[in-house]
Amino acid sequence: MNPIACITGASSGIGEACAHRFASAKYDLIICGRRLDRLNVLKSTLEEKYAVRVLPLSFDVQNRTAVQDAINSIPGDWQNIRVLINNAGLSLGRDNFSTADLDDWDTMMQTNVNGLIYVTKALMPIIMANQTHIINMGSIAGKEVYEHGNVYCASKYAVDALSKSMRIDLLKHGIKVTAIHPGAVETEFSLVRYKGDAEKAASVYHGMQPLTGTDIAETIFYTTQLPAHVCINELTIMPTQQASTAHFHRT
Ligand code: NDP
Ligand code: 8X3
Repeated sequence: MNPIACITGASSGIGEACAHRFASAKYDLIICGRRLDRLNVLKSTLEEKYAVRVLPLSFDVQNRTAVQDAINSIPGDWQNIRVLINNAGLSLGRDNFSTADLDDWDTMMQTNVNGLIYVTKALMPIIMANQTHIINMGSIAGKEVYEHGNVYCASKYAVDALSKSMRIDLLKHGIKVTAIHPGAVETEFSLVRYKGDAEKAASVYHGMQPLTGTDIAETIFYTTQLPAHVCINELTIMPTQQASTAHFHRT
């Protein structure tokens, strides 16, 4: 039986790239997201390309009941989850604290923090049974704050804290927890952040070579292939042309 990787936010960007990377190594996949149409297309692609089993699960990580129902629906022969990639997340807006939209802030906290907690808690019996390696998607925004980063940064600082805390609490169960903290990765992230403004989204990566979802997927995959006694607790990764949230060398 193939090991299984469960990936949230698999309908796009980093999560989709992770799905390809793990499928290429003969993992079966549970791919999660809200856009079922995209998940179904990805399922067909992965099954055809890599000859692995793929189970799409469509739910909103913000909805605690929906998360629990989705996890409860995982069939008996899909319980061998060896890797959980808590990747679903987003940023909405990049606004001054005084003017930013409270609904945007609620959505970010609800998705990036509560969503991660809900999914992990719902999977806890499976995680305990399999010693599932938990990968949490943080950000360099969870390592240093930047102007107008306010609540997005707070949500990723929370992911950093949760990752460290999970590592301590799950230590005696032999469960690895790894937090990945990327800098600029060109995905749909900026399009979502700037609410469909493609020009503004493209300007984030202007004059530089950003990371790709595949770069992050390769890194995540590497952290899951180490010997049982080795755990990478956290890893920060940026484009060569980026040194911090504020320092870019654009050409
Ligand atoms: P994308 O926008 O390309 O992908 C985000 C994914 O999250 C989508 O699959 C989306 O699926 C899913 N998602 C968002 N909200 C929800 C929700 N409420 N319920 C379920 N799924 C949800 O962006 P990235 O791939 O770049 O982002 C992935 C993660 O990486 C995020 O946590 C982000 O914060 C983090 N990150 C990104 C960086 C970057 O520069 N791109 C840098 C550092 C961290 P759907 O819409 O179908 O639900
Ligand atoms: C995404 C990276 O610097 O835009 O998490 O916040 S940043």
